[in-house]
Amino acid sequence: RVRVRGLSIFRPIIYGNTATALTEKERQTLSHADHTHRWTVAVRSAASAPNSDIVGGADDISHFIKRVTFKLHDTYANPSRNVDKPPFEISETGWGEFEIQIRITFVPESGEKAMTLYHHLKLHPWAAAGEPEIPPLEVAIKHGPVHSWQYDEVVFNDPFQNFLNILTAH
Ligand code: SLL
Repeated sequence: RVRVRGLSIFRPIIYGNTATALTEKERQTLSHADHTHRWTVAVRSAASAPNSDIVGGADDISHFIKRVTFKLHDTYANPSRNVDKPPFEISETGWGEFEIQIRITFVPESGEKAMTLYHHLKLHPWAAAGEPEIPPLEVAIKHGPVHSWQYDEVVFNDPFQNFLNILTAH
């Protein structure tokens, strides 16, 4: 196992969530009558796919990410959710915002330790001065989906030669 000393290589990622308010009708079909939103938390590539305007397309992070563990709030059944292949995401319904721990495990060839990120699940749009922090259902539905994403870069220092080959082949 040979390291390429002095080299740093990074891969851009985004992590975060989208959330949509459930209509009264949708709420009636759920087993949890108190749930107000459907949301998806994800880790994606921040590099656009070639010839595409879409960020996070394809499975262009699975060659270096082996597993993403999303640790949800304890009010959820089985709060620790493992995702072993793309898309690295979890969709749920719920009523409240909370901090999600996102643990990224890299492929064994990398020799890297896991990396932990934190994301505050955002369900409600930013309120203007004088507006309620949690808008009424009709207002939330009219507003449309809420997006909350953060950019980060995964940095590999002195990478193993074979891992570097894997990274640069993609
Ligand atoms: C709060 N600190 O009090 C937060 C906790 C918990 C959110 C929010 C679903 C739970 C379930 C859910 O939305 N939990 O019924 O499975 O606002």
